[in-house]
Amino acid sequence: LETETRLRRALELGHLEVFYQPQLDVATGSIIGVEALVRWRDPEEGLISPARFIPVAEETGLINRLGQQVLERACRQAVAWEQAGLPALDMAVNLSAHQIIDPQMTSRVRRALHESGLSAERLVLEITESTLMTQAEDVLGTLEELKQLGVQVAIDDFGTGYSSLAYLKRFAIDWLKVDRCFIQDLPADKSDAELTQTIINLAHNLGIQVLAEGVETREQLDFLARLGCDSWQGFLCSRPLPPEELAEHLNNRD
Ligand code: G
Ligand code: G
Ligand code: MN
Ligand code: NA
Repeated sequence: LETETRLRRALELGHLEVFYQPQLDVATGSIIGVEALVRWRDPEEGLISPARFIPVAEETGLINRLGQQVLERACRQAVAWEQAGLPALDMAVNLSAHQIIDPQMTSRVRRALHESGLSAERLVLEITESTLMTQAEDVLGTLEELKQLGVQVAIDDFGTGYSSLAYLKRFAIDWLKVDRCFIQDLPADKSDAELTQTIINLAHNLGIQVLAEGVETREQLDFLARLGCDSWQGFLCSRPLPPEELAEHLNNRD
């Protein structure tokens, strides 16, 4: 079967799973949140990466249903962990361009919060820098509504697109997530180091916090701490984990 048909079935059969990757505070080392990352468990192929099926979901319009499933499940999971006695973590969910320009988006988010009981300020909605820049006028209205709801907004893959400073200020962004490609060669690569420092200074001047993605080594983390980076995620702490393993990981830390 072609991918679209199989993906449609996977959505109906509940074959999509959500994994969670920890996000940590640089200064304290504690886990402050997780990023929800969708996975497709195909009975024959096993786990399929979102890099393969998110583009198909976007082309076929299935992304709105897929995205809503991930959003609702992630909100419920955040509350379930808290009820199980784990710390109250922020929950970051990726939104594609199609979702953010959907006129229903704000009411969908409101419903996910209401049905799960998650408070709005613990939900972080991630949109990529390229979504922000190519759909700016359509995105602006929705972002304003979402900010009214009280959710946080993060710009994902930051540094790979071309945002203007004016936009960052105008959209009342909470977080910039520095793309892994700028982190992977730290601290040796001087231009990546300068760029990362510049992003951090710029963000802080605008009252925005910075998260470094794809941190894999202790050296990278120490360097980011010296640059004043606020938080990080990456294999140095953990790969994205299924919910039971994430809970285990949290329990084993203290
Ligand atoms: O988890 P992994 O590193 O394989 O993710 C690959 C890409 O898929 C990342 O760019 C990530 O942002 C994207 N992705 C993962 N989950 C979701 C999701 O629920 N919605 C959208 N739109 N993108 C996602
Ligand atoms: O684009 P986005 O940031 O949403 O994608 C996150 C992706 O990056 C996920 O597919 C995740 O598996 C991957 N990832 C997370 N941490 C690391 C890391 O430390 N190293 C590498 N190579 N990939 C990572
Ligand atoms: Mn992301
Ligand atoms: Na990213």
